[in-house]
Amino acid sequence: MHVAALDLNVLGANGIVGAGVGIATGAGFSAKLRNDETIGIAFFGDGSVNEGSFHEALNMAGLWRLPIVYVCENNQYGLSASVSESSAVPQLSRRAASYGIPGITIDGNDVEAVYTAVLEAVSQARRGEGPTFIEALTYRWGDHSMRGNLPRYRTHDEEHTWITKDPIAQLERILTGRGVSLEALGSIREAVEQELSEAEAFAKSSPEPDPSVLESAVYAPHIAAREPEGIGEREIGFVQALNEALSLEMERDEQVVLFGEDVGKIGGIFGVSTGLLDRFGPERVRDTPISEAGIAGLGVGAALTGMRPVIEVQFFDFVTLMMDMIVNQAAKLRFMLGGTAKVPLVVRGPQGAGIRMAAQHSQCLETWFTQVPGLMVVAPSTPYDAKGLLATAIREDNPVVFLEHKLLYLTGKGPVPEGTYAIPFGKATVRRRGKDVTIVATQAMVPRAITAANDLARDGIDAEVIDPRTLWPLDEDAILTSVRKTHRLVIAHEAPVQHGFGAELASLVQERAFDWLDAPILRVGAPRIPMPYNDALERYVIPSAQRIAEAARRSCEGLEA
Ligand SMILES: Cc1ncc(C[n+]2csc(CCOP(=O)(O)OP(=O)(O)O)c2C)c(N)n1
Ligand SMILES: [Mg+2]
Repeated sequence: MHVAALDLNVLGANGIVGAGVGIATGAGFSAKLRNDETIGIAFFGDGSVNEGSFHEALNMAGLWRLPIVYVCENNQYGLSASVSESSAVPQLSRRAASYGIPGITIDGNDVEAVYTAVLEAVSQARRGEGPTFIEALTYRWGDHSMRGNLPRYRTHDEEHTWITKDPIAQLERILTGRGVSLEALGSIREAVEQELSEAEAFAKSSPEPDPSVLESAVYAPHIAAREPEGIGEREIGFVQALNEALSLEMERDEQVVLFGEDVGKIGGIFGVSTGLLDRFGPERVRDTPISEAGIAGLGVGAALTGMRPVIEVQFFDFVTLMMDMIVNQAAKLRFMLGGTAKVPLVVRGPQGAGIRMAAQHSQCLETWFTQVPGLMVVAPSTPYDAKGLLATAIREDNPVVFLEHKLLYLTGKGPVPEGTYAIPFGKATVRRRGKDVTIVATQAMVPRAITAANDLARDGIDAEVIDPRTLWPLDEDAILTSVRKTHRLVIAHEAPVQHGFGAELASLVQERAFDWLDAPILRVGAPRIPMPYNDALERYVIPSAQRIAEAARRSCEGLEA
């Protein structure tokens, strides 16, 4: 699975059936943007053609005439299921027609037929005439994997028939018919066998790796960022701040591309990319079909091949449809390839409740990502942070999940420098200094925590409000330092309390600052209820400033004023 050679543009085999089709399509997308001779070629099995990611990728490739060749090795079986048991259409190449892609079926055991078909498809892609789908009929002699304990699912007769069509033996017959000597063929065979046995011997004689290699393979070196000296007086909103970051980064680096649903013509449904299509053109700011898995595949493939894609998830709830690409691909590829690959992908979009978008458009999903090694997770709460952290996210060579809270899109303006700047990841901000209780709050809970703190001040309780800004990397020191000073901790986030981000913070503090605590750590979050549509019910579920203040008061019970 981990076989790749990035220096040769071999992007690797994939443990997830069908995923390579999406990634290769992203590579084709990069090639089209660069407008060079490179094309993408995807090799995959007959099993892949039933995965949604396959269809989404082919639709985009057909739509945008991407330079790519799809080679389906139809070896008649997935694991045990045959093609006739898996596909309503027996001839898999016919599926390409749905996407405006020419599809052909060839004898995959005939080396010359494969060569000719691929050559033509490659030239077509290079001429700008778009993708081709080649179905190469062949057979898998052995079992699916080395697991030898599976019951038999094929007849000996069937296996035997295909063994007589051995492509290598067939090619040897053709070559001898054309005058190539048996001796010459023998020496090719010998050279191949020697290469294989040398590789095997090399593998066997290589030392086992030391665990110290592990950690450095997870993340590419982080960029050095420094906050600006002064913020200045100009005030803008969250949406404009994000828009400026996108615009400035696209200006700064032409590898930065933005795509997603409705991001171009209308500038995204919350207006974050307003004006970018006009400024940077349809190649770099691209409206996509409604096709989350396809968008994410394109993003991973483009990021692996030199682009810096920013993809928009229209509502973060839809990220469920992108999960394979984010969690299994973007987060893992560098590690799986021995710490060599860079996946500079930003997956950004709105999450959270407060504008009556109900259960499937309002969730806060940060913990789905903070738990995944390989990802960085950013959650700004002010326009200043939104701009500077998005710039950092785009410049990072690692995949970043950039969570924008949609309520913050609509709330107040804040001071933001006009020029470009990047805020380092892993640096929390103290939003309000205090000595009696620490409130760690994220995103839309930050302004509520400040309101709560102002309310608490009237009762003589001096709360410190900390905004982590990035959830991974997490500024553990800032939180620990504050708790060691105040001896009390309340954590506020909008997602449900149980198994939420707060559980991680509570754990961190009890492990590293237990002796400083004078009260139990309290968490404020939503009850375990999906976000309701009704206004009053939505208000009931979203944690309020009042609930944060109540928790802080409870934490401070017995504290001498
Ligand atoms: C998404 C996903 N589902 C299931 C599996 C388990 N699995 C691994 S290979 C395989 C069969 C794949 O068949 P095919 O695509 O025809 O490839 P072949 O091995 O025949 O070349 C299965 C079911 C997987 N790795 N990924
Ligand atoms: Mg197969």
